[in-house]
Amino acid sequence: MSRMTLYQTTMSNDDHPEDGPKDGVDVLTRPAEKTKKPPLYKVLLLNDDYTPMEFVVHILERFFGKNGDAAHDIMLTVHMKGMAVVGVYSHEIAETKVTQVMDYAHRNQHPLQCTMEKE
Ligand code: TYC
Repeated sequence: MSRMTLYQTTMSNDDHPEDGPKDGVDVLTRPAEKTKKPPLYKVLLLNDDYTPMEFVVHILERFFGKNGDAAHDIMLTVHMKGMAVVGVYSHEIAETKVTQVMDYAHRNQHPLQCTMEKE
């Protein structure tokens, strides 16, 4: 007669430990899968008094994949409210976006500020 194999994880509840091992049953235990989602980060664009509006629209198109209308709306939100979330990414991608925007603004001599924070 073939033996039965019971598969369980380390997280399984043993309802009847007092019964002892079952006859004719092999128990294989593996670690339960850990499915922790990686944290996400908001990339924020900050308002200032000097960066031209057209430059901010260009940044939003070039680095955040916004179309012209969306870029213009987001730029106006930043202008009026002081800041806006312009994208949500993994830590590495968010860091890259911030660096790209800060470098590009600096190279063009604009004081535009871009930062990130955990969601
Ligand atoms: N306030 C700027 C101006 O009046 C425009 C601006 C918008 C600057 C968004 C930065 O992130 C910004 N020229």
